[in-house]
Amino acid sequence: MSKKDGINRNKEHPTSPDTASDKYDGLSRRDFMRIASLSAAGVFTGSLMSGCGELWERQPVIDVDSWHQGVCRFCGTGCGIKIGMSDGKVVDVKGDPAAHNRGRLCIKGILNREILYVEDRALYPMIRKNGELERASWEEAMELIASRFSQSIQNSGPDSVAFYGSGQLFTEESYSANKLFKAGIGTNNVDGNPRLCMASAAVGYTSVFGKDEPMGCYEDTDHADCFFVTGSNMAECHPIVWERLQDRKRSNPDTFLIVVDPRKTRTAEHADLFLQIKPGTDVALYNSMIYEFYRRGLVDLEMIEDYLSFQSGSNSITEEQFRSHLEKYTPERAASVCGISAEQIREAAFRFGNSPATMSFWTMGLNQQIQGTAANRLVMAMHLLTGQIGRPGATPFSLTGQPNAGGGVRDTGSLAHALPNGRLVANPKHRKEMEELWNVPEGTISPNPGHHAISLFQAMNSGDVECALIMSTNPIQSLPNILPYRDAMENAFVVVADAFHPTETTKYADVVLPAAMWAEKGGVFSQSERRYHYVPNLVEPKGEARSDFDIIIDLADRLGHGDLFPNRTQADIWEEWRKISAHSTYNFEGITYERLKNQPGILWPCPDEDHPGTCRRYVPGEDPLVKDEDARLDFYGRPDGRALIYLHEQGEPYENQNEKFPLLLTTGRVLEHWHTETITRRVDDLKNIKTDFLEVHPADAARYGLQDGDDVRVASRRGDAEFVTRITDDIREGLVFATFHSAKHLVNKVTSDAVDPFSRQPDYKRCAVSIEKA
Ligand SMILES: Nc1nc2c(c(=O)[nH]1)N[C@H]1C(S)=C(S)[C@@H](COP(=O)(O)OP(=O)(O)OC[C@H]3O[C@@H](n4cnc5c(=O)[nH]c(N)nc54)[C@H](O)[C@@H]3O)O[C@H]1N2
Ligand SMILES: Nc1nc2c(c(=O)[nH]1)N[C@H]1C(S)=C(S)[C@@H](COP(=O)(O)OP(=O)(O)OC[C@H]3O[C@@H](n4cnc5c(=O)[nH]c(N)nc54)[C@H](O)[C@@H]3O)O[C@H]1N2
Ligand code: SF4
Ligand SMILES: [Mo]
Repeated sequence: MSKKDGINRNKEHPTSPDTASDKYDGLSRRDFMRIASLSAAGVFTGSLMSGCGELWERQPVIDVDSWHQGVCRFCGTGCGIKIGMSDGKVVDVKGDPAAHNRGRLCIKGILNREILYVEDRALYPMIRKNGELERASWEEAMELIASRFSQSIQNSGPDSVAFYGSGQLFTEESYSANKLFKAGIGTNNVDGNPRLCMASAAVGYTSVFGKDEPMGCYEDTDHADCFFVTGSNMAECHPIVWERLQDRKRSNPDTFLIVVDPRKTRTAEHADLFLQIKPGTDVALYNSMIYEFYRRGLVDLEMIEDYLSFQSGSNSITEEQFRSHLEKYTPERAASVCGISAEQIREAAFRFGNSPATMSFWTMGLNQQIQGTAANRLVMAMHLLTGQIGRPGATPFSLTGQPNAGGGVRDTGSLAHALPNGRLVANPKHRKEMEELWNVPEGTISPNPGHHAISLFQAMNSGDVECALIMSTNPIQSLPNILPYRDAMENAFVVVADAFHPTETTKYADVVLPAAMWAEKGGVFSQSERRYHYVPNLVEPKGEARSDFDIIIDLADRLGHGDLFPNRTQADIWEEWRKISAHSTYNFEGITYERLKNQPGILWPCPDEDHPGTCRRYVPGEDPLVKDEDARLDFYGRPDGRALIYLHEQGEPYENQNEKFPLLLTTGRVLEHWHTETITRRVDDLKNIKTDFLEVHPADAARYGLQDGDDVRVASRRGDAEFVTRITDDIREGLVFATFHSAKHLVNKVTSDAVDPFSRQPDYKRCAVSIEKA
């Protein structure tokens, strides 16, 4: 492949391949380069420990035949990309200047090209025979699956089978699987990895506003004067939204950044105010900030009077009752719970409430707690009570993790308790509506919510669920407390459709189906800001791989439910789905394939084909579904148009630290790797980026006789795993941190599967452990 000579060096952030750190040696020798550190006062330092994210650009490839509009395969930022093709191969990927990311990409975005050409793709179906996975034909594999599923359904009823999906499937795929299982087979056993990821945010939005999904958009970042970033390491996990936040800071130096995180992450390094709280104490912190809003007169009385109601559990309460509960959360008291100073809480509250426009961002640090729903509701409450909502730059914005957890799973209702567009399985009216829209007899949809992720794997273990289809997710690495779920894989008949083999999950499968991946198939993704956008099918699938959509339709036919899909293409499914959406406040009837193929995405609501899409929901003049044009806001998702403020008390940890397990473990991610690394570990340029470390505070290292680089065993009540010690004071004393990326160092043998009582999302962010030299 020929390359142009001149590299488009960013003058303000001069760099060259040889200034890149050792960590990126492989990369800098190749044909792309880091063009800028994302912040650090705008100066590129060449050090990855400078606290910056990075932007990347490839040296232009000159033999590109055609350019195609697409979307990055990785995170919920959902960057628009341009895909360069030559001779039927993807030869270049660059940021789309017309998309919200303004042409910028992080390292994973650039590598969308190489991920198509890495080793270890699953190439043909495999069936387990005498304990070993052996090559089989599609016909043999699909017949076996159909007969095992049919047998179970016949003998043990529809609830003996299940689908476990992913926020990385296309919308058409999740929608079809959901329809097959709920309207065809007649079971609500449909769940997926968004349960591990976005469930607390979804319950938060739904219970507060009546409808799921954030009301704001990325553009709000350009208007905010104060950012409240909590439980989110944006610089590594949503680097291009982070870059937009940094743009705002650069153009408006008074912009104030508050970061709440038990670790001093690359995000936290840039904070103007950093609250390094004890894990799991968010509820106390936010209650205390709300206490301060009242004390300092920062509450918005008009909002309270006209747009808010107060709630405790399922009971209405008065504002006075809510206020008196706050008395327990004076900054002094909250400070001792959270492990920070009262002065920090006061300042955070003042900055948040007093700024012209405050925007919050949060992700797994909130969602993955046993009080995840409570923490979500309280961040929303902070915006509602101070009126920091519904204006440019003033919005509570939950960042979505995966590229299609929002549109694909939350909005299609591909979860065990849900039906499309915010409907609920348990609601007879909602079932009837969906039965009519799906054109199936009344009573088809089961009134019983299915198994959520954790309970599904428990049911596979106990034998209640006999057959499962797992698609585009690797649960035997990503579920918490995985050891018992390995047994679940042995006990049930499990089909795994994955683009790669082996993975921790395919290893235990009865049937492995080779899946086509990104750009080997096309479809619709939706990212954090309700933007639907389209990924084109540009290359042939590897080997005998088929798209997940084709697999679902084939299974539907073989189970006798082919008539649910009278037209067989994804385009037909999209048509069906956008028309169904018109019967709801998630209306995107105006978003056609045609439009998506010609522009980098559209934000719903979008009721007709002339509508440009909606930046701010619930806002008169912006949201086409708002009825009262004279109102300040219209929370039309709620029957009385009033959003709910929930009372929540700070709870106790679900498991105690004691002499045997004196420390806390928290888990998360690094910039360069994606989840279980099935893709990123196979990319040459990322192979050497380490994810085998356990971060330990120097005081704890001294206490347990650990040196930097020592092998260390971390153990909980459930299991243990070995890592390499990395000593750092970026972490709170008493807390250790590992990523869940590495399949060699499975941290989820140690984590706990305790779940939030409302969202059923597990708490990956806090469990009691011991450490010792291994
Ligand atoms: N590079 C990269 N990017 C990704 C992904 C990836 O695998 N790699 N995955 C994508 C997906 S699916 C997701 S869900 C997102 C996740 O994105 P993030 O949520 O930003 O990532 P995490 O590292 O899981 O956790 C975020 C932060 O929460 C903090 N935290 C832990 N406990 C608490 C607490 O009790 N309170 C508060 N306030 N904070 C706490 C952690 O220290 C951590 O810094 O990233 C997406 N983007
Ligand atoms: N300890 C700990 N554990 C966690 C978390 C944490 O913070 N800490 N975070 C949780 C969160 S937020 C998430 S989202 C989950 C993610 O957990 P997983 O979803 O299990 O992680 P991935 O590695 O993204 O798995 C996707 C799988 O799909 C395959 N694949 C890729 N493309 C395709 C395709 O088009 N079709 C098919 N069929 N397969 C494909 C990949 O090879 C891979 O095996 O992890 C959760 N687990
Ligand atoms: S920020 Fe997310 S969507 Fe954008 S290039 Fe990076 S991984 Fe892809
Ligand atoms: Mo996630």
